[in-house]
Amino acid sequence: MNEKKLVGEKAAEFVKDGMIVGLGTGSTVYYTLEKIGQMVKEGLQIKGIPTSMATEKLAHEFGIPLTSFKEVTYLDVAIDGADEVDPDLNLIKGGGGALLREKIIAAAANTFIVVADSSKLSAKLGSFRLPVEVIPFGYERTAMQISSIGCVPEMRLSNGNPYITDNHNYIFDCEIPENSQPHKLETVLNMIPGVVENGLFTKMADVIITLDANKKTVLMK
Ligand code: DER
Repeated sequence: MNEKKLVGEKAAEFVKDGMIVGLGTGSTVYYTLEKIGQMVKEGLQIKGIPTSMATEKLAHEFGIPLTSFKEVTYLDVAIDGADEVDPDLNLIKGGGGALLREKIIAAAANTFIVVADSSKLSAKLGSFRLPVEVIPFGYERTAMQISSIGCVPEMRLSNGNPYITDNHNYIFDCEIPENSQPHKLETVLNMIPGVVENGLFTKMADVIITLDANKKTVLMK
């Protein structure tokens, strides 16, 4: 069985009857959603809030009932992937373009579970370029401001045009300074006018589900 499927399905064990569940985005949490769909078919009573339109579509395909912040103000658990994980459980997320809604949902969850195969584990964040979501208005100047704090932004493109998020914004993928302190950089980036959110998720993850050298699922807490 592939690593993503092993860790993705393991996360579904944390989903219990009556829960409100944050449904993440990406190719690893895909397997969590698939497993939850099977559990719903077997009688599990849950409702999910999706972190992207892509996940909303998958939830419908898998038969997972959905709700929204119009009906609930908190979630019992959120399960999502990550692009990079450091030993302090800080994350870089946003490779799938869903970081804004993912962070809103992760922050609203009592427990935030991350599913990440072993290729995502890093001694220090920065191997994966940091996604930063910005509003289109004035993006040229916003890029200059991001550069002024030592990051190197590059506009994410789709078919030669700026990639557009579910929230109708742009994304810059940024090289971050070697000596970055994740929590400080997360805060400083979000103070820049025009920046909506960035993919540093510091001090948020409660559990990382990954694999050990023997391909056995392990929990990093
Ligand atoms: O955008 C994100 O943060 C997604 O969770 C995604 O990048 C996770 O990566 P995966 O597709 O390898 O699970």
